[in-house]
Amino acid sequence: MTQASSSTIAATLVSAPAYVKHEKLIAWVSSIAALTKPAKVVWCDGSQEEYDSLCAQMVASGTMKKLNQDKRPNSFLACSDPSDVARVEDCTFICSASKNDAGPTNNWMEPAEMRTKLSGLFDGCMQGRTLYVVPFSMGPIGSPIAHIGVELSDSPYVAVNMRVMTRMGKAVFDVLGTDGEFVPCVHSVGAPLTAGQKDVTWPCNKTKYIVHYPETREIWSFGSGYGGNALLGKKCFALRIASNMGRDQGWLAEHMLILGVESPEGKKHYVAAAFPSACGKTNFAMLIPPASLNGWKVTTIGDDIAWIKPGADGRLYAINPEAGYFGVAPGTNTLTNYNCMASLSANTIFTNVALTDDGDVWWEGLSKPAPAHLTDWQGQDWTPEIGRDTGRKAAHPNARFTVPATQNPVIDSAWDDPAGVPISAFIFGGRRSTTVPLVTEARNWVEGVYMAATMGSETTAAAVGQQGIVRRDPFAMLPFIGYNMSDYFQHWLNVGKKIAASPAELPKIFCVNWFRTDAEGKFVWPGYSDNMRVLKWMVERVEGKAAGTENIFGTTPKFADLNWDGLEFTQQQFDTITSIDKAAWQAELVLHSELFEKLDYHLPSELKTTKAQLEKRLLA
Ligand code: SAT
Ligand code: MN
Repeated sequence: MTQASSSTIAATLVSAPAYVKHEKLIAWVSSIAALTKPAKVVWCDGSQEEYDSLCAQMVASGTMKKLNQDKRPNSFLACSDPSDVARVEDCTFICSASKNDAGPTNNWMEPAEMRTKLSGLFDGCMQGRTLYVVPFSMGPIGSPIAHIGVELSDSPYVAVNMRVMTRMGKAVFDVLGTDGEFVPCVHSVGAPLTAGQKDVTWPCNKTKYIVHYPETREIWSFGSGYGGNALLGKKCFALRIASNMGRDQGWLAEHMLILGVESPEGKKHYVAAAFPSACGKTNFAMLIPPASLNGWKVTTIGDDIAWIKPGADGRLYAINPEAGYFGVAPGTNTLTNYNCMASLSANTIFTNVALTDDGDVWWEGLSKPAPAHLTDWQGQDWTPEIGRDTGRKAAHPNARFTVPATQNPVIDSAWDDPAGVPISAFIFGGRRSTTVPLVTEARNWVEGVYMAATMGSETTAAAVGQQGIVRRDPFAMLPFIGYNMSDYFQHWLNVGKKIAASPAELPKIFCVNWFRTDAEGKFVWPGYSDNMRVLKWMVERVEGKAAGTENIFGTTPKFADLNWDGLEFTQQQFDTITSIDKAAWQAELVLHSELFEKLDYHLPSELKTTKAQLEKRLLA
């Protein structure tokens, strides 16, 4: 860490370490320091010593607790303000010059108006705090698929989480040199401190703004210290800004996990899969195939975001732009995700889980029965009786862990390969208790884009707002697309056309739903490990080996087309989760129509044609 003295900040350039040679960057840091008026500026070098000392500082200030060193070495628990627990979609803006460019699915404000508003909010907002300069690479440093950002934040919690989640530190400046491109990201918790004022353990502000300027590729975030609102490399850069870069430069920035799947014969494919937040992407990315599916292996490239660029051979190559996992803790245990639990055994930052009496962590679903006594995520006593009587959860439903990807026992050997991995198939999945069958293969690229575009999902705790309501979540990108959704559909169609015109084969597109329930509202599909059965069918379809039957919506397996070794699952159960109910689909298509009306501006005609064909087949 290198510190610049505070007294001269407002007037002149802040002093940067000698290894920072980028004048524009230093001038930008100086201008933000002049605006936000921090007590000091610290340039993060990304070292272990720096991480350790920031964590120690947060333990001293009460922001984090150090967990029992014998049980969970070098791990911490942070508990947020109860009002700052998830992404705030209502306060998230895409401020493109034209409103049509943000499109009907994004909040928009005229950029000049937003700039005026933000300069008011950011003026002096870091008083009494430290401004951390956090340089980071999204993707392997120097990879042709990677891009660089610099986050200025007044939150040490953000600085340490960014070190886990990105390639953060000094080496980034070597790539930037004197004039390299970077995405400027400004973040403040929005809680200035006056002289002598005692700080709270989780500073934040009732007023929140998460703002993106796509044309100038800037991010400004105010008022929240939580997850995607504050770790700006993640949703703000890697999805909202990067989707704009991808549109302009011919590549894809997607809300997708990437996994490797290897057959017993040693044939390997990489697939990328999009699911909305908190629908099991981390579990799917780390799944352990059932023992009965002898010899199949799954390895992880990434669990949340994929950057995908066409290679010289026409194929699509993907990297995980992140270096860590920011996953949902509740529900994670050794049965649902053994590899994740192994990853979390050390060097992990937990946020909003419960604390056990012996200094370890606990969350709903971790073990049964729950411990007899806990301190819940709000610092209150919690017992199973209190939980039962009050309905209060020990951990917040959107409680998270931040952990280095390298701790994943099944990390793919190519996860850090600057060239990326070739993608054989895309999977799109929503959380639907009804209507949508277990798995469907699109007959062609356009039909696949249609499936992804019209995907619906029940909302989860990952975003503030009502949970469990079905909303259209095209490509699982509804909260993350940084431009007009219809233009994004067109971009996907264009990417497909480009591959079709190359010697490369188009990746196949599948749509899955693990979440269908029975008459009692219970999940029918066991999910987790058993998702391997569906994954196996999909990669065998890619290889032209597995059978499938065409229906109204695409191609689906019959019961006999999936491997059932080691699982008792009846034809009748299979029918429950694969049946296509015509009435339900007619109602579903009304929702597709509503979506298309909303997205009418620039909606690709191919998608309207695909819908008309579906309607015709449904009526036949
Ligand atoms: O956006 S977060 O990173 O806070 C979590 C999510 O929605 O996936
Ligand atoms: Mn996500």
